[in-house]
Amino acid sequence: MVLCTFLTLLQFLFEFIMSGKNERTFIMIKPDGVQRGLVGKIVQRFEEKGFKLVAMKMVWAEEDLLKKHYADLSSKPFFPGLVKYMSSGPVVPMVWEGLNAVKTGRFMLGETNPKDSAPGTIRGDYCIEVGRNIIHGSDSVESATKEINLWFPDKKKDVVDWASWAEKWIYE
Ligand code: D4T
Repeated sequence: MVLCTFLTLLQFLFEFIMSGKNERTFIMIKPDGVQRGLVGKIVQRFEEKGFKLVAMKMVWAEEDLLKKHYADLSSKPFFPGLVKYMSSGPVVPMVWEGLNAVKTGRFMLGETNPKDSAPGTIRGDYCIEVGRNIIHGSDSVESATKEINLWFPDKKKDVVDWASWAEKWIYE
């Protein structure tokens, strides 16, 4: 009970510290997004929105890493197909920073199933089927932290803290 309250408090404190302009989200362009030449367009959307890119790489991910990334979905019938698809080519994992980056990032992506995604969202504009939905985005601050640690384990080297000159024109 005491431990539980302590952990809740810690999580609250952590989310408080990570909220605001420094909130980070993990966004990953999936193999179909890379193969279809959409990397530039997707990066452009996040840049134009005003978010700050703090980490980015191209990697052909091992199945083990993908199984860890999608561990919550391991019991789903589509899990084996998902891992196969995600390991079928290179992906582009990134970390974007800014106010409400997690929630806004999900809005920019659209719904998991592109058929339910509004035009103007990334999935609404660029894809058709749920199993080829071109992009991943963290669904909470907590999962963003986990995913960033998983894909960019050396935080000091892999994630770059830098000050953007545009910040004073983006935030009041
Ligand atoms: P990701 O994690 O890829 O950003 O997707 P979402 O957060 O929007 O949705 P998710 O975790 O429920 O699904 C992960 C991944 O599995 C694929 N998928 C999903 C699939 O192939 N068939 C399905 O029926 C569902 C629900 C698509 C996204």
